Amino acid sequence: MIKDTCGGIRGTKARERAREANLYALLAGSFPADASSCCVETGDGLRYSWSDVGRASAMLANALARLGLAPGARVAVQVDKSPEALLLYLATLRAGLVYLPLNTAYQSAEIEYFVANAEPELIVCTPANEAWIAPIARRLGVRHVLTLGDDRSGTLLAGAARQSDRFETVARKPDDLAAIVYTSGTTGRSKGAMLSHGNLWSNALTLRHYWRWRAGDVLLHALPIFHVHGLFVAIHGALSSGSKMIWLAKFDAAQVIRHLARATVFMGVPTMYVRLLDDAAFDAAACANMRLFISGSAPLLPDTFRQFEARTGQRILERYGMSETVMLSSNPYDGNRVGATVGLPLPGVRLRVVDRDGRACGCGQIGAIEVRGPSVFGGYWRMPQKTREEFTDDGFFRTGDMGKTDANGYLSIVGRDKDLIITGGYNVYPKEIESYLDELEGVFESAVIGVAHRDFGEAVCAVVVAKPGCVLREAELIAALKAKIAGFKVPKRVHVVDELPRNQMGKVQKNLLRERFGG
Ligand code: MLC
Ligand code: AMP
Repeated sequence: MIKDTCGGIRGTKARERAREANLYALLAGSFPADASSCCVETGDGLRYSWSDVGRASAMLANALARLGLAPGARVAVQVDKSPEALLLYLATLRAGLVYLPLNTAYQSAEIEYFVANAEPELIVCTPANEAWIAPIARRLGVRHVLTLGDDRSGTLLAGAARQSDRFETVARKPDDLAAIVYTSGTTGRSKGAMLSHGNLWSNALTLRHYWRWRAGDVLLHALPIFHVHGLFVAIHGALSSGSKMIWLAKFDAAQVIRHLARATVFMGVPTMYVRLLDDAAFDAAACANMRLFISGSAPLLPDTFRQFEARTGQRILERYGMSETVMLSSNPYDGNRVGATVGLPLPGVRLRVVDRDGRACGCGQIGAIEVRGPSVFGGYWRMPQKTREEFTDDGFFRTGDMGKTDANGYLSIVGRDKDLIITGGYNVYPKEIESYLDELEGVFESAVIGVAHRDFGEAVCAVVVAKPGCVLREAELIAALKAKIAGFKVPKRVHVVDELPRNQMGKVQKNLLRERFGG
């Protein structure tokens, strides 16, 4: 809670202003006057009005408040996508708690790490996962575990059903923490990016204006809601403009095509666009009502950009961002959208490309991308040293991406300084997978690389060496990893070799492995 040191009217005004800094209150300020109109419609036709969203998020916020969680306490959430999962996110904001979304694919080893690192006071998981998550929670001292199923089952809603549908949104300052989003780390240890109410609201406002969100828009929402793309960029865009969402539990090309006729905005990762183009039913007629297709989270291939325009007559708007910064640059809404670029820095964002000595690169010269702006996060959760390393002395965040700008200021991402694979929009750090592989019986050492993949853009691929006298089989290694870690991180192929190529310094030459196994 905000400490109120002045009394009387001044105190009331100060409280009002502070309350308005709560992201939920700011979003709710844009909800339409007609609260009975539809805010969320599911793929199978369930409708939630804006009034339903206000009342149900109040009931959930009351349920959270009754647990006695102090403002700032972390609420870790690993649940399937449903309207109630969205309501839980909003309720967490309203209650002044910190939302910590977790990929539904994460298995016990991954969950254990996040819970130990973030020390949430509450975990909300699916009823199906409670049997293995509750013991982890108990062991790590988490006070509460509640469940939420995508069919409105579970203890969370049962508890909320008894609560009042009025809740006074807890006052928050712009710098107060709203969410922690874990991103993979080069060392294999994930880092929690701390995002404040102010970070998220400033980005929502910028994008509302830049992408011309307006009342009457309909967002077709098919992204997962545990990453910034689906959770913040998409949801805040719709809520901050009073626009309805068609809410699909997951991406399915045929379903998306069916719903496009009633939508105006769609956001996706490149894999989704590749899959839409693979479907003959995806054509200009299917997109006739659409005003904006947005792509991000991974590079959109020029070929996909071109094919999309040829098929639909519309140009995908590509933008660039990351968990630590939310959105940084975007192709223009009205101006020229240039394929293979991520457009211009968003208003308020200072973006520079620098060489190894920190000097500004000239037009067309490749360098490291550094950024500064109101949406850039405050630091990594409980990693002050890592935070310091990632910021320059003059306050710019080192994105780890390499890029160049053209004569018109358009930015292209040409690679990464960090050893990272982006597969279907999910990030995988080779080091993490190598450490799991090296723990498997019979594995002497391993190297994980990204190889081109038609559907996922890049796919995880592993090269392993057996211990003397041991025989390694690809299928067995894949099965062993699947039992431990999220499916999207599991290598699509594992090649067994006699030895890994190394340079004179003893470093594995991954470029040679990519040449050999990339085709
Ligand atoms: C699923 N699988 C993947 C995968 N997704 N493998 C590699 N890469 C992926 N992205 C595997 C599963 O483990 C499973 O393996 C098989 O594919 C089928 O699983 P599925 O659940 O049916 O997959 P599907 O629904 O087809 O999912 C594909 C997808 C999904 C592209 C729709 O990955 C997705 O929604 N991606 C979006 C990611 C996203 O939102 N990123 C934003 C990050 S924020 P098996 O072997 O068990 O069959 C960010 C910042 C920014 O980056 O700028 O936005
Ligand atoms: P994450 O850590 O999941 O937030 O992923 C952020 C990373 O995704 C960025 O650092 C980029 O490497 C990548 N990324 C996001 N958008 C784009 C894009 N449009 N083109 C290329 N890479 C992108």
